[in-house]
Amino acid sequence: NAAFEQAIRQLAVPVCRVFGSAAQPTPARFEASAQTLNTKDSAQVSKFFPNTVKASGSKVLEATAGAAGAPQDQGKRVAVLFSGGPAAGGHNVVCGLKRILGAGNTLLGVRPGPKGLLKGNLFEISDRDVDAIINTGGFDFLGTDRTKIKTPEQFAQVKATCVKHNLDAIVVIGGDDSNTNAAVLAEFLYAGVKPDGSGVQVIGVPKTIDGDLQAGALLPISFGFDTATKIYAEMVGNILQDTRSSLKYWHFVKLMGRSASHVTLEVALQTQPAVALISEEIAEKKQSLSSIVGQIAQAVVKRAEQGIHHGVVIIPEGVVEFIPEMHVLIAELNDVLACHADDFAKLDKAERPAFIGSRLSPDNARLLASLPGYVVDMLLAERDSHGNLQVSLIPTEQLLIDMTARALQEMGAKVPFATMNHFFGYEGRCGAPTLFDAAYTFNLGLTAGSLILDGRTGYMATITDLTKGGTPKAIPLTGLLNIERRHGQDEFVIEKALVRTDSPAMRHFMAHRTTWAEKDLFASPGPRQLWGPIAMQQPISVALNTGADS
Ligand code: FBP
Repeated sequence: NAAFEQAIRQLAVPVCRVFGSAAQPTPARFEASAQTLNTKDSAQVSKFFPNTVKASGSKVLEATAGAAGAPQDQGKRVAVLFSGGPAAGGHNVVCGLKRILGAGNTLLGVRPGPKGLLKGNLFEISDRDVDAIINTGGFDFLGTDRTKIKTPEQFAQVKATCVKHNLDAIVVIGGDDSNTNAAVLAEFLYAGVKPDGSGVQVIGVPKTIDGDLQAGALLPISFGFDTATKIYAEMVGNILQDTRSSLKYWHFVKLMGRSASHVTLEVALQTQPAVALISEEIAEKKQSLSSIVGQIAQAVVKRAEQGIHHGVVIIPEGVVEFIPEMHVLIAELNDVLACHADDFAKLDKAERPAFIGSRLSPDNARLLASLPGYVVDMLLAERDSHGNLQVSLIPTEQLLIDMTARALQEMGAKVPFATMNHFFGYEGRCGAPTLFDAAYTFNLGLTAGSLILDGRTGYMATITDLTKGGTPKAIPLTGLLNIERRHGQDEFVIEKALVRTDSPAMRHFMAHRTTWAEKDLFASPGPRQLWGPIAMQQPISVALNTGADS
């Protein structure tokens, strides 16, 4: 809709005080704070990332106001790329970068994602481009992909791109895996890239609708989460309103969010459905698949006793990986699939379950054989290039419907159980950003650009206290790295932040969910607002967890 896009391009986006005026922001400078950032694997990290660890001293940086027109703010060539799944606000990061780099520097777009960096597919971004994409959703301006840069040939290709385009810096806009890429690149490109022996700076920007890239108060949420959860909450709210209108269906809705349940928890807080599964709680309580199904069946029976034959169950996309017996199965599958990759690839689809089953431990083989074909196929499907199971392809919502119907039968419960299944995922990633995400991302762009002009490398830009004026900071990427098992081997990765079951948001949810299950007390929050008094409202879970006003 051209009218809508024209209107959102005019949307006034607030900037953090340290940048001065919104129309002509001034690059900030950075100084080390007293706060250091480390993980359990810091000793190993220092060994493999000696340059960036030494340069940052693992210290968080804080922004201070800079002087307009400083001479060091000229002549840099900066490349920017999207990496991983799209998230609303990505275009505004590019716009913020372009604004802060100004006419004295060159901003180049990389198409598409890390793959584009390997191929050296770069073009200059103009002021006209920025005017066209400001406040619009999607990553379509540059495109994105999930290539992990790991082989010596790939590193050599990146170096060649840096030399060919005479780059001074690269900005990687991505999630946990993409910022791991950024940390690795920052170390690799630290020095000796250009003919004069200098290096190329690398700065990460925290993106993902999953909300699982967090660093406590330093990074309460990644961009894209607010827009995605408001879109899903609108849709779930509409369905809830329909259930009480038509009085006949149970809707099972799987919500995107690869691993953590932040999206589901936020949508539950906004809409108050009959049942919301939280994967982290399931793992903590060591709940089996059959006990989860039993819990849903009980809710169906309880509501039926009051004459309510409808309801909504929301399910986090990644729940299968958190159910203890499934977790053990998937871990063994990952190793077996990595170990027999060549033989497995040569087999017919129909032969694959038996081939893998015969190489699993007896318990896991039995569990795999007990699952419906449509789930087995997806458990055996190819992992992404970061070694992740593609959970968005597993029809968990259908599995739970089938198992709940069977459980009700086995319980002898004579209750109506007409069902519908949904998956809300891709529709939440590319909508026009909420004002919260639009402001967050524009300021992240200003922060990333300022870090480059201040000569920094190996940091992730972040903004704290966004709804109170905003404080830009920089997190040393190496301070987030842990060792995890991927593709059957140990690798450095940024750990996904999971829902903490003792967090204020989770405690609020737990205190209310029984009432939501037994009575029809849903909420329908309606469409996200870009103008007006609630436009800047942050996610309920983030507000509860940070103790801020929403
Ligand atoms: P990122 O972590 O890269 O932002 O991706 C998020 C996500 O949307 C997940 O929620 C989902 O599991 C996955 O991407 C889907 O991936 P794909 O776009 O490759 O199907």
